[in-house]
Amino acid sequence: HYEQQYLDLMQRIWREGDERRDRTGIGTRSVFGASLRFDMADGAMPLLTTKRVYWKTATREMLWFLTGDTNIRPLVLQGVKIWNEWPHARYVKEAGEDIALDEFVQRIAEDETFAQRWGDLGPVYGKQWVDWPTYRYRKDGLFEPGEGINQVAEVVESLRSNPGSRRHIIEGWNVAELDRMALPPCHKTYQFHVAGDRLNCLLYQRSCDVALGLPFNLWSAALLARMIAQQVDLEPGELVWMGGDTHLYLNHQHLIEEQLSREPRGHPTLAIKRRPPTIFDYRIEDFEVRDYTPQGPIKAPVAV
Ligand code: DHF
Ligand code: TMP
Repeated sequence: HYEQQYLDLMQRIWREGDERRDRTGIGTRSVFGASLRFDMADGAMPLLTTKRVYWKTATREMLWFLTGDTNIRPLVLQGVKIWNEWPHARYVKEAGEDIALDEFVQRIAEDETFAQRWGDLGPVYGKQWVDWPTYRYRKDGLFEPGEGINQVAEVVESLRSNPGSRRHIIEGWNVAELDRMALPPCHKTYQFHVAGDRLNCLLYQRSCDVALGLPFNLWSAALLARMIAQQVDLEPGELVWMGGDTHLYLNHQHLIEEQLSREPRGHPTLAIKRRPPTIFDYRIEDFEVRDYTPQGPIKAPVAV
């Protein structure tokens, strides 16, 4: 079963990983350098079955990236909670108001001005993907903003016009802007590769929370590959995932033990019900997951 790779990685990290203190203070066990491969032929998706993965949440996040937005408000308004902790932490720190997370999120939803001021994550994924900033140098030595680069549109175009290229890349790691991001990108580099009539995708993730982040990241990478394949009239190929610091948080022990006691079952597929005119026109209703009968969710706290 395709999922065994994930469970084996989890087990190896938990047994053999280097235990260390990390930025969040929680502590992790970590291995450096790991890879997974999944075949996406016939609609197959790397969606975990040993716990329920909220694929609609991850899909809404991907669609939000593609809009170029970096403010959590549109996610909050759709009930997507996965980015709430970071603006909240910044607000508590910078505004000095010790407000509860729920209350903060409610203000983001109700007060647009407040959301503009406090809901932004900085120039994270969406911004870099569709509007990577450029600068033009003027004769007087000063510079002015140039037009942003839409990497996603350019990759779709290059896959169509020059499929054999080795430069089909979407990059999130904008070195000059890292210090303004709530979190520097984890899933930082996507590369695409055309082999015959199939589109392969490789994701390089510099830092990976295997228990909470990776199930989402695998789904999202496969989803992006599927949307792009549809746009350039290719069949889905392989998804290759490569991790740098690949870790388990020490406070996820209950999740790890429970999940490793379960057996994968079933082979879920994704149907895309419509062919939108461009990569930027997909909606949540376009996606349908079939044959997904996961085992129960396993809750665990996210390290902020
Ligand atoms: N920080 C850390 N430490 N780990 C992450 O995975 C992470 N992911 C981020 C931002 N910062 C992060 C963005 N993605 C969840 C999943 C993905 C995600 C953030 C959070 C999460 O908490 N998932 C839970 C609940 C999902 C839900 O309530 O919708 C899960 O059980 O999958
Ligand atoms: P770091 O910036 O110190 O590496 O912390 C980021 C944490 O978030 C780390 O545990 C990896 C995790 N993460 C994922 O695994 N996937 C994601 O998509 C995101 C945004 C974060």
